[in-house]
Amino acid sequence: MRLFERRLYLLFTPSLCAADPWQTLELALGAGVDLVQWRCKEANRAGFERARETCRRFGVPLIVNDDVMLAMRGRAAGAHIGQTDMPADAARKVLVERCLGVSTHAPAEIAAAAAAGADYVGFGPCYPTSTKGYQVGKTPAEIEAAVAAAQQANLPLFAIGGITKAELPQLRTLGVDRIAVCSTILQSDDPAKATAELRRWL
Ligand code: TZP
Ligand code: MG
Repeated sequence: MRLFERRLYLLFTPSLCAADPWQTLELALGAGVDLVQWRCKEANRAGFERARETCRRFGVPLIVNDDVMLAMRGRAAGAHIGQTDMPADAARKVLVERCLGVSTHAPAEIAAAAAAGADYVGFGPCYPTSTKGYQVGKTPAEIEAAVAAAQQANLPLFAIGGITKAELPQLRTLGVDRIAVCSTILQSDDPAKATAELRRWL
């Protein structure tokens, strides 16, 4: 499942929501989020299942961060792994036909993710973000090189890290057409408006 038609990826962490998480998720889905990641560091099976059912109602795939086995047991659409999680080729075997996403930080990691059978890559942090404690982002040249590497590998690339509507004009000129966000939507006092403002660019 290569997800080429997906453009706006929400990393859903209930504890990061400014308001009620479930209302926030519904508002974001209703306003144009078309891919969701369950990103919850503590075990919360009931929360995961509620997120899965909410996404299902909107016809949006739910991807599990880090936990490939939860993705399988919980019948999620797929799993997302970082460079220090389970190796991508091992995750590919476990997931069979389910979606595999990989976090990348450089063109060589994008090529390696493709070789391991990834369906999409995240690339970042494009801008500094306190959500994951990154103080430095990528240069425009680094972002362009990542976009080129993903095109070469025929993989959708989601730019991530510190993205708000203010970064979209620059990202679009660098060739980015898919983004993943956390705080811009979850911390907004108007998640539907925040989502629509991002979606307008994608
Ligand atoms: N990986 C790279 S940056 C990041 C992750 C999970 C955090 C993205 O969150 P935000 O709030 O959109 O910067
Ligand atoms: Mg991870």
